[in-house]
Amino acid sequence: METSNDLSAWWMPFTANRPFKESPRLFVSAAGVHYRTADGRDILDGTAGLWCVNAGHAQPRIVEAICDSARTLDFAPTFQMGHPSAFELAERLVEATGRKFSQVFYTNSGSEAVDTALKMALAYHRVRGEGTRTRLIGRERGYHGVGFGGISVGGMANNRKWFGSLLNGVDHMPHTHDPARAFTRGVPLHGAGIADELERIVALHDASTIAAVIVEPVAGSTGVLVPPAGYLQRLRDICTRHGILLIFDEVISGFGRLGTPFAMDYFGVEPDLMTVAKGITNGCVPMGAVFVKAAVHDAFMQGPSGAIEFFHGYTYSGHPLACAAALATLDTYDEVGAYANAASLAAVFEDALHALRGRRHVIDVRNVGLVGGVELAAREAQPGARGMEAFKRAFEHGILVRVTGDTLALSPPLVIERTQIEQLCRVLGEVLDTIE
Ligand code: PXG
Ligand code: PLP
Repeated sequence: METSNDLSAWWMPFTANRPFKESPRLFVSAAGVHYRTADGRDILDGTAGLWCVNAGHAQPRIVEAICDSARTLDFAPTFQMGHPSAFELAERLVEATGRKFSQVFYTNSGSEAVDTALKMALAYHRVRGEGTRTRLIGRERGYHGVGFGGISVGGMANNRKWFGSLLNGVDHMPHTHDPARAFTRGVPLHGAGIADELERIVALHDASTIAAVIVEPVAGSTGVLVPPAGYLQRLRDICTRHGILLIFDEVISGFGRLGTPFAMDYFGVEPDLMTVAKGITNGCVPMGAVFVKAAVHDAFMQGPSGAIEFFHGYTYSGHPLACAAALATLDTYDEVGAYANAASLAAVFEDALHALRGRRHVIDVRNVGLVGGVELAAREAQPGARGMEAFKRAFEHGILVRVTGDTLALSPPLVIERTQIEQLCRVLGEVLDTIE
């Protein structure tokens, strides 16, 4: 298909490039909870960018911090060198978890954070003399980014099937979604028993072969699947019993999305490793991180003191601009009361979303904190087509939602106001009436 010359050179990610370039959707600026399009329209940001701009756009403190850092220290190597803001940020981040973790390892994205955590888990067992623990367990419908590690433990078929045989020795637990629970408000009360499938997988492979289990506390990319009450605790218990590391991938759920600092706080379950990205810098500079429990970190610190303890890192691990942005982001979250706002608006959000029950095409609504999924019935033999049309129509009507298959996902900036939440859901309902 012909595409216009000036748009053709960029091969866009996770995009149907040909139709996009026929009819592009372009943002040129953003402030607060709105984007401005190239043709001068304001779009209400129902997705915090791509689940990352938790404090809203163009927060002055963050903008200033990035500019200052670029002027003062544009880049500093972090292999056998350091710079103060990377240490200061690590301390602040550890503090933000209530010291449940003791160290932070920096990456530049969620995908890199996931691959880093998986490598840490493998190496952790090996340094402790349990090198037979090489298996990694993920979950159906899981999304852990697009590195080879992440797609191997991930469970979204389209993200895997094109790319060969992937990592060896990976197995998957079943996902937690049950259509019989459609329109559950918040956390489903029943269904925790599905966690016992992990026990079956452990029995099959033997615990001595398993390094780690990785899950998103709330599955985001696959269409917002909220875990049943007690499910995560059961995973925790099974992992503890068998010496398996539990990794929570909090790339979406971290930094206030559920109204608590992290999903682990919301559910009251502590993993051994936790991956984050996105909201760590309010989306302003690419950054990810892995939080590590002291026991895991300390296991690495046993060899000769001149030896590198973990053969891993990225050129841009702890980049000064990202550290500056993250420090200013933590300050901003405090200053504007972002997490508290999310917590206090969660019920409003739930009501507004569930008011879509009974609207055309809607077969399920799921929500927790300030994240929601509205699932539409798929068109016969055209999965995803109705969802995509709804997404495009919503954009024409001035709201940005995210589409995954036939589920529309909403994850507005945590600083959104009640009336804006109501507007988002009202317009979405009107849009659904206009599509076949
Ligand atoms: N883990 C989880 C749980 C994620 O949600 C990643 C890892 C990877 O992060 P990076 O920074 O490498 O993209 C993610 C990212 C969507 C969507 O709307 C979700 C993500 C990214 C882009 C789009 O479904 N999640
Ligand atoms: N490829 C080559 C040839 C490199 O030299 C490097 C880093 O030095 C990489 C890939 C990895 O890049 P990054 O550290 O930005 O992930």
